Amino acid sequence: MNLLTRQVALAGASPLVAPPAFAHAVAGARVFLPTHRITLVIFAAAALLASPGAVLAHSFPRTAEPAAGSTVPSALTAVMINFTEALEPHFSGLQVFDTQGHQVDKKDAHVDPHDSKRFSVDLTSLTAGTYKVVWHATSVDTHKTQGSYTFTVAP
Ligand SMILES: [Cu+2]
Repeated sequence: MNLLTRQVALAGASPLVAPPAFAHAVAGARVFLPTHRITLVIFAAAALLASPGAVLAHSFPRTAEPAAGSTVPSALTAVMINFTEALEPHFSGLQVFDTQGHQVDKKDAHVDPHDSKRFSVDLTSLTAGTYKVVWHATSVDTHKTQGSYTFTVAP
């Protein structure tokens, strides 16, 4: 039994045994909070990270139009992403850039008022080429995700 777990036991906390990596990180950190309290916070965080429910609650793209990596006609007027969880509109973003880094959307990214998982932005008229979609999402449970993908407009 190392110093950390012995302190936890003496403090009367639940007799969890800290993994050595956590124990060393806390012991080396010189934090002046009660050690058993820090350990419990770390276990709570680890439990959240390990929980499948916490992962599923994050909002990721389920489908997109145009789809990632696809080639589409130049008549494209919008980019739309269907997310796995409802989005917080004021803390989510969706932008489209050409290969020179110019923003080619109409800067009107909006969550569908009838489907809070549906996020879209209108496009200016696109010429042939490859475009990058950059998104960041805050789901209603306040978890943040972000990503990007490209699509190509055919000549
Ligand atoms: Cu989440």
